[in-house]
Amino acid sequence: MLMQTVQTTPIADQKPGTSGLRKKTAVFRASHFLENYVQSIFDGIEGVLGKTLVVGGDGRFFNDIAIQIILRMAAANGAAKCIVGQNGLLSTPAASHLVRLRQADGGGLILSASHNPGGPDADFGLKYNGPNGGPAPEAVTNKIYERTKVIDHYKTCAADDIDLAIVGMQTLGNMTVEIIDPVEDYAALMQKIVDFDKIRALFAGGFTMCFDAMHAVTGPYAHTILEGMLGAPKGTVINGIPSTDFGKGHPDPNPAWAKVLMNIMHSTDAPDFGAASDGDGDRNMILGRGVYVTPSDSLALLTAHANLAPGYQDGVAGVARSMPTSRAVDRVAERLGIGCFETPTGWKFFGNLLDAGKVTLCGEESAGTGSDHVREKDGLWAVLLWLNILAETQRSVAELMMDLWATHGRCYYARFDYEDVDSAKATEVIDGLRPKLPMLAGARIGGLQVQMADEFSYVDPVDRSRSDGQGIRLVFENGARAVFRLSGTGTQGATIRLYLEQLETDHSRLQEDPQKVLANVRDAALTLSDLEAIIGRTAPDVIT
Ligand code: G16
Repeated sequence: MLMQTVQTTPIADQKPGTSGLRKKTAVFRASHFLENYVQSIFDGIEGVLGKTLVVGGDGRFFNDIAIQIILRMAAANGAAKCIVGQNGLLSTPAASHLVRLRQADGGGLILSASHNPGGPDADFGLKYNGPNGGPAPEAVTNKIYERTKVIDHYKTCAADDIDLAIVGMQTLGNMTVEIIDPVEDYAALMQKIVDFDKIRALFAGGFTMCFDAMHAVTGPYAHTILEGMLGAPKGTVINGIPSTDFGKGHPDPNPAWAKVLMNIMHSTDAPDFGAASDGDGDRNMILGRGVYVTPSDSLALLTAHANLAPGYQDGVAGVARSMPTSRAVDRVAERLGIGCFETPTGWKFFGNLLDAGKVTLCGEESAGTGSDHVREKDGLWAVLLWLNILAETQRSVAELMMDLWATHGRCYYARFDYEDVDSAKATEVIDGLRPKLPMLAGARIGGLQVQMADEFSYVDPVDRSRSDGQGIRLVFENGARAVFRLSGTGTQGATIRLYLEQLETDHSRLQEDPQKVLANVRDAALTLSDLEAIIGRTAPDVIT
């Protein structure tokens, strides 16, 4: 095998965001771009000599080609072994599990731009997960970024492509490539956590479900687990064959992008339960017949009932949520007498809390829910835990939600996204808010009195690392809250997110229209920030 050292020069803007490096596919395909980033990862983690790596992705356009490039570079950099999902497929949670199960000391390379569309004109991404199976912490991503700025060569080798379709061992120079069934180990893990017998009995009793895999990576997982192992009727899984452009769709499981499923669940013959997952299988959406469950409420519900599943029968040690996620789970945690942590947006911030055993469950408003079984959010796991709870309680999604709200109050919630905003204007919005914050406590905006206003900073309780500038919080005295934050995952312009929340404890007002309930806090947030005037818009692009 011919080893090659290729001279290169740094490429601008290779800074990993909230979830690895995410760019237009054409950027990743440009000369040396992927190679520079992969070598920077290897250099940033002190090399891969003698190490084992897990490699796989969500099957989007360029997934297979990028994997061959990565394998050749891993071999040239002296890696001992790469474990690769068959046909290059691995969901993000399955990759996280494999890193842990196989003690892959080199960690994992996951090829995905998550819920962003795929194709030659759409998006691609690459994220590095460490040997604990979780997204690399900032200390590591900073090292990778620093390497991208000075890189002058990368190592690769001339070798034939590995056949990604054949399960078994192959060699690439001195490196072993093990192609594995992407579903098997993950399915075995799920069997340990949730009660498959109970769920099988639920389906056998006529319970109906629609799972929308959105033409993405969870298709094979859902077919095997839901229709195969759990006996759900064929046809329960829709859009279950992964395609390189996700059927030309936007594999983002929320009411705006999973319209097909929303319509099914609001039709007269809707099934009992609906769910969807995203491009790489880490996000989830939960629906009952005519009911949409917000991700924040889903986290609260799962926390309240997790002990019904075998994996959590001894209870939950604690919970964590990202700051913009609604405070519904805080109220459940308080009743259960367990710790509740508020972290910046980004799954990596849960890693230390999970590793230290301080939290068992965690979640984010962006449709991510997970637990200590892996170090990523896990879409299908959330769906299976819901099924376990539905089977044990024999209650509908709507009844479970009403019980939750009646006991803890309801945190009405919405997220407004202003997309593809001129970056300078987006920064102007946030910069304009900052100086106002110290004067706001006690002030009235519209009809609402501000209790507290700040820019969120986080000190990790385990390693004391500090993260500043994590979003602007306005907390009002009537249980309302507004949060402003710039997205870290977009690939075009800037996305401003405005998160709105309103607590309601009056039992007669638990089933109102969320947008009406949130109107006051929305108006207050827009008035204070002057957001829409600054960016020249009159409405958000997406409301979820
Ligand atoms: C990624 C992270 C999530 C985070 C989300 C935020 O999600 O993994 O932990 O909540 O980004 O996105 P934004 O910065 O756009 O608000 P994913 O599913 O894209 O990997």
